[in-house]
Formats: sequence, structure tokens, C-alpha cells
Amino acid sequence: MEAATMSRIGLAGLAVMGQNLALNVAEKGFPISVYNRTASRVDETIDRAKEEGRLPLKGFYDPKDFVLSIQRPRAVIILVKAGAPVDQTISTLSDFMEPGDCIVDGGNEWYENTERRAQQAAERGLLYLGMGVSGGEEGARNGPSLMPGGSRAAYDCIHDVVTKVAAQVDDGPCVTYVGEGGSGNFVKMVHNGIEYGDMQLISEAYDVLKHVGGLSNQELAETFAEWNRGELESFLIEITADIFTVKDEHGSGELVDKILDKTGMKGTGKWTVQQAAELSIAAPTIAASLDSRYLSGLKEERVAAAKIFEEAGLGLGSSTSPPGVNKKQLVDDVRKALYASKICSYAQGMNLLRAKSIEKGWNLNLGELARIWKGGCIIRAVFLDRIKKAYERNSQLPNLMVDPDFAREMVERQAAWRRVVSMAIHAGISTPGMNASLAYFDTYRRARLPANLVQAQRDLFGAHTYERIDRPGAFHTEWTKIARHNKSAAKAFV
Ligand code: NBP
Repeated sequence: MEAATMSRIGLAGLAVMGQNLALNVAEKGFPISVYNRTASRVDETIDRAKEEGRLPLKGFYDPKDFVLSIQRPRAVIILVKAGAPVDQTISTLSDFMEPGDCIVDGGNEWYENTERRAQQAAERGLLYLGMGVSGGEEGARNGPSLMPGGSRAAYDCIHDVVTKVAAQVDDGPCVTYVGEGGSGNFVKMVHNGIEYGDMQLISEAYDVLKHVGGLSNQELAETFAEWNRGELESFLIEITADIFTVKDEHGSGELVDKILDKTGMKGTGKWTVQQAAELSIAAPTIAASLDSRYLSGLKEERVAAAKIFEEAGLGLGSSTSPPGVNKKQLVDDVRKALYASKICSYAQGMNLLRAKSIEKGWNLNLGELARIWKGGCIIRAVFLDRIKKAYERNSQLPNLMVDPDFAREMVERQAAWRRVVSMAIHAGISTPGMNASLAYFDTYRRARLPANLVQAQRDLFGAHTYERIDRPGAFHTEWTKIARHNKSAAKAFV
């Protein structure tokens, strides 16, 4: 093939994400070759490229023709289901690739799989990137947030393309070279964990407003739309406002009330919580969001439990709205509780990223990661600019909550936050994310915790030793012997 007619880049895997990202690349003026295992998806993509204005996109049904249609050094983005399909796609395509060519896996892949594949690719002289892509279908088509990690040379090879294709915000495109190894996938995984936290906190705000405040769907739509004009402005708040306005086409009322209360998941939230545990990083808000998804899955058990507790005297009626709730005050309080809870959740995600960065030597720039999440991705929010600035002010910030601006905001909101959580507890409405965030805040800000007692217990039953606050060293005490002696001395005295 003549160099002039060759494509700038290739993309394999034409389901939701691949098709839309390919069209986005073509629209930005980069000729692209596309390929998919099943031919019909190639046809669909070609048709869409024609319909959307004769975009420079060529479809291929044969992997060899596909690879050979791309300019050297070739860059091929893979967007297939994570796991074995990625290995199979690499094996199919890499037979025709040559040293210096690049493979970019854009899936939600486990970071260690990327590190293994990068090693195998390097043995054949191929460069490898694991690139987190966020923003769903819409983001892929119009500008996602991209989190590429792995070979720096591979990043340099696609830099011109990804900087055009990514979402654009006031301080640049939502893409950066994240770091080495599987860092791009790891950052995307934590992004998804934070997304779980945000969605959980929003659902709790909805629950409290609906069941404690008695807000109708119309009032909820107006409330979330109003919130989206202030400090909570974000994609998730915006779509939440829209959801409450959609009518049920099969019956009366709004569709949201007809949706089965069972949340699905694909695994990145679970990985985030597992990694937090592995790295000894407290991530209680994200963990609460994962647990809530698990409990939501127990629909039949919950229905049965509701009946059992109702028969035992605790019905939903006896655990809802306290009389005389001031709706306006409640809405304001819930907004503040949501915002403060969110700060805690992001603090947990950022600390997890930092811990992994230290373990792996990735040298992640937390402020820059907050910047590339400002647009394109599901957690995009005005608030991320503040996080970026907090890390710019102090890259060694031990916790987002102690940045002076965030600390002030937490203090300003904490009374409202406590009112919301207390009211929810009284009403029997669970708010695990908000509670977890508040407990995280209250624990972190205390100079002295009851951990002294836990240490004493550990030393008593396991001779694990303890440290003292007034002198250095490890100490052990014969707690039981002394306590028994004290008891018998007390008896003798009586
Ligand atoms: P899916 O995750 O649904 O995967 C479908 C694609 O994988 C199709 O192209 C399919 O080819 C291909 N595939 C499968 Br399945 N097994 C294969 C195999 N053994 N060999 C070759 N190809 C195979 O697609 P998606 O929803 O577009 O997501 C792609 C990646 O992006 C995933 O890792 C996903 O987690 C991630 N992601 C998705 C979203 C989203 O909103 N959907 C957002 C962000 C990231 P076929 O057509 O021949 O069956």
C-alpha cells in the first residue's frame, strides 16, 4: 500500500466504545483503519462513518490487511472485553506487527495483565500501553478522559492523536502520560471506585430527600438541577436531575420508580476496595458503595426481611419522615452533606493512588490526574479543579481534607452533615456512604483514638507489645496476672 493512502492509526474491537472512539479519531482528521472479530460490526462502523460525513475510516475483515494498512510505526488501539479477549486479539494482530509498533489496550483491564502483556510485547520489540478510557459511549464519540500508562515511547507515538481526541477543558486536553507499567489501568480503576462512591452518595441524598423530606420526583429534578449550578456541578448530578423527569412509557408516573432496585457491576469497584485493603489504605466510602451494591443484589432476602421486621413491629411507616421537616433546610443540609462526603471519598481514592505509586515507583502526579478527570469522564466535576489546585499547592498533601480550603469547607458543612446523618438514622434510612465519610473525617481529625485500648487487648491475649506515649520502646505487661492480683487484693481488703 502507498504510504499516502495508509492510515495514521488502527482500532480493533468495534462494540460501543471502539466504534465511537474510531469515529472520534476519524472526525479529528486522523485516517483510521478498523477491525473486529465479527464482520457485521465492521460494516456498522463503515456505515456510521459515511453517515456522519464521510469520515476517513477504512474497515477491514482480515487482521493482516488491517495491520498492514497502518503507517509505521503502527499504533493499534484494542477495545475488546477485558481479559482473555485482549490476549486473543493481541495474538491475532501481533503476528503482522513489527518491532517499534505499538499496542494500546483501551479496556478496563486489571493492571497486572497489562504489565504481563507489556513484558511479552517487549520480547518481540513491540511497545505497549494500557490506556484507561472513561466517558462511556458519549465520551468515546465526543471526547473521553484518557489515562495512558506504560511505554513512554508508545505514548509519544500516539500523543498527537490522543490530545486531539480527548475531551478539552480550560487547562488542556483530558489526557496525560500517567506513568510506567500498569499505572494507566490502575488510575482508571480508582476513577471507577470514586465513581461508585459518588453514585452511592447521590443515591443516599435522593433517599433522604424522598423518604425524610417527602420530595416528589419533580422537586427532586429541580433540586438536583439547582445543585448542578453550584459547588456540586458535575456530570452525575446533571444526569440525576434528568432521570427524575423521564415519564414511564408503560404506565403512570416516572420511570425511575419502576426500576428494580438491584445494582449491577463489572468489577473495577471491587478491585479498588481489594487494592485499598492490600495497601492498608482506608477507603470506607468506596467500600460502603460496594457493600451497598452487594446488599442491593439481595432483593428477595430484603423483601422477606422487610416483612419479618414489619411483623415484629418495625414497619417502614414507623421509620420514615419525622413530622414537621423543613424541606428547604433539609435540601440545603443534604447538599452540604453530599459535598463534604464527596471530599472524603476523593481523599480516599487519591491516597490509594499515592500508595500504589510509591509501591510501584510510578511517580503519579495527583494534581495532573485530577485535571484529566475534569472533562470527558463520568466523575467530571467543577470540584476536580479545586483538587488539582490543592495538589499544586502541596504535592505532599497527606490528605485532601487537610488542604486549607477543603478543611475550611468541611468545617462549614459538618453541622449540616451531622443533622442529615442523624435524621436518616432516626428515620431508619441507611446512608452508609455519608456515615462512612463522616466517620473517616471524625477519625482522621482526632489526635487521640481509642486504639490504645485495642493495643492493650492485643498485648493481653497475644503478647503483641505496645508503645507508650511518654517513653520510647516496645512494652509488654502481664495484664491478666496484675488484674487477678488486683481483684484478690480488693477482696482481701473488703
Ligand atoms: P465489550 O466489553 O462489550 O466487548 C465487546 C467487544 O469485544 C466486541 O468487539 C467483541 O467482538 C470483542 N470480543 C469478545 Br467479547 N471476545 C473476543 C475475542 N475472543 N476475540 C476478539 N474480540 C473479542 O465492549 P465495550 O463495552 O465497547 O467495552 C470495551 C472495553 O472498554 C472493555 O474493556 C470495557 O470494560 C471498557 N469500557 C467500557 C465502557 C462502556 O461504557 N461500555 C466504558 C469505559 C470502558 P465481537 O463483536 O466479535 O463479539
